[in-house]
Amino acid sequence: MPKPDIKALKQKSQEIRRDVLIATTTAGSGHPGGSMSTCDYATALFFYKARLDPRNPKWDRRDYIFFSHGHINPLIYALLVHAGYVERIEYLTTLRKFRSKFQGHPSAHHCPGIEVCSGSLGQGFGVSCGVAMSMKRQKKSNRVYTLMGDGEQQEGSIWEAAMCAAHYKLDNLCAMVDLNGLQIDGKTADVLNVEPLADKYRAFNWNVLEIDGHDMQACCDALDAAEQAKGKPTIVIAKTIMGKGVKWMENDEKWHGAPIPKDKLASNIEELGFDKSHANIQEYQGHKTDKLTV
Ligand SMILES: Cc1ncc(C[n+]2csc(CCOP(=O)(O)OP(=O)(O)O)c2C)c(N)n1
Ligand SMILES: [Mg+2]
Repeated sequence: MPKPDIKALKQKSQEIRRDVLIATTTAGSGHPGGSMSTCDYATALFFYKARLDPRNPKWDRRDYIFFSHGHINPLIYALLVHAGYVERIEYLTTLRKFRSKFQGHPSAHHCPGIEVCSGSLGQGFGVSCGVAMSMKRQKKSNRVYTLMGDGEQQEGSIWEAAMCAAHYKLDNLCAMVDLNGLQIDGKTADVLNVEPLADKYRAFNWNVLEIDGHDMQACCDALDAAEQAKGKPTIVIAKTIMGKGVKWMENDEKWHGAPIPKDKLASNIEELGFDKSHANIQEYQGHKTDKLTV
């Protein structure tokens, strides 16, 4: 197995956080909080583990990546930008615009690299289990990855899918939960407690891995370990921090679905390790685009 370049992955993850902030603030709406908590292990998945071909998004030997918590689309699009599926300037200038590829919830009909429309929580996971079952029955080596939120675990359909994946021994499936402890209305523990989540998945006969979702080495190790598991699907429960990377945003559900104000962008981008000139959003807002064509 090749060794991950942890330093390069960490740098990539910060670039992706930077672009999430720029795009959502330019759009004036969107979901930065969960995008930033999910960012590190999603970066490990895209840039270390998954078998993908951005020039051929429908390549039949690709690994499938499903984002069941579709509201973190600023992250999904930024990953697609950095992987080379779509143009960065187009993402930064047209996120959430009418007729853009980059809709407020991801559309498989409009944006390359998106496997299924998602945003209605709980649905993407079921679809991904179906794809994993199909790959297994056809004896194909494609792996299936599903990213989910912790608040999303409150959906009943999650547990039907979890039961099904274990019953059919879908060891080609690796799900990952963003355990940031927060959701749109506050603490997950107060709204509707999903804990003990690891015990629940163990009881459903899953291979359970618990990691610090901001430890890049641990993220890569978990993805490697998931590949080795036989006879069971794997779930990686990643302990994370909503808004991770910008101190004043961290651990505050306010950022579940709101962009940071324009006057904070420059200092926050500096905090992520970039020159504040990246925050010149007038440049993006004034960018003439002929890309609103979908
Ligand atoms: C079926 C369904 N019910 C409700 C919602 C509204 N909703 C959008 S995001 C969200 C909270 C999700 O929490 P979590 O998965 O923890 O995401 P995070 O806030 O951490 O990004 C809710 C309730 C939805 N999108 N779909
Ligand atoms: Mg959450």
